[in-house]
Amino acid sequence: MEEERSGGGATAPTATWLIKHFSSYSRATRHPFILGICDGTVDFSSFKRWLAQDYIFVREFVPFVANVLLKACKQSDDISDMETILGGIASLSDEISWFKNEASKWDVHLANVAPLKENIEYCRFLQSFGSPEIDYTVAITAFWAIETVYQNSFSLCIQSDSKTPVELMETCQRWGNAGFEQYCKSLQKIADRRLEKAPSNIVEEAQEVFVRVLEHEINFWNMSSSGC
Ligand code: HMH
Repeated sequence: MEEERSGGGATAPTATWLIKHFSSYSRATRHPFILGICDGTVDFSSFKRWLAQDYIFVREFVPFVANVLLKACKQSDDISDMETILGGIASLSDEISWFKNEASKWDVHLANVAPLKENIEYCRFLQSFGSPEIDYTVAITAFWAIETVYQNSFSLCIQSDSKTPVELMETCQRWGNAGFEQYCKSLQKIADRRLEKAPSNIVEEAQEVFVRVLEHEINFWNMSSSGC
């Protein structure tokens, strides 16, 4: 893996973690659900389950990102952080409309969907960032990790050698496109800038949060793949 270099020449914290936790990161970004989309063997009922559950997740993601924004406004040393995060909130508005439209195409009735256990647990984790005790550095790290897992997962499905079913291409483009990749890189840059200045207890807390995001993402894919 290419190492991201930070200003001082040392390896950036997030790049170090991606190497250290590569096994979990791969399980989150190369999950059988994603590999099934890529090779065209995915079960459409699993896709529909993912779609409905992710709509619930994204609705909970909005207040999470709003909390990250609030922490940035209070704690950030760089005014451009707020603009990047605000851009993220703006795209979530479009994303909610996209989910509603996509669900109607697949005949999924979002109003009748109840969140499954793994989703409830992930949403509870997101809600915990509402606490003022959680530092901005830790919150922006979580935000970067959550977005990056989707970017890295879905970008695989839009590669020219993938056999992604045409019906799923729009979904994969949504998180796999180059613009979303750039946005994830800007979140990573913010996280690394903050982590490089942070005391060791905050860096440690951020690393734990990164690992927990990977676990929640793996559970979310497992939830989407299983059952009926
Ligand atoms: C579960 N993780 C999950 N859903 C999403 N939509 C994202 C990450 C990215 O926004």
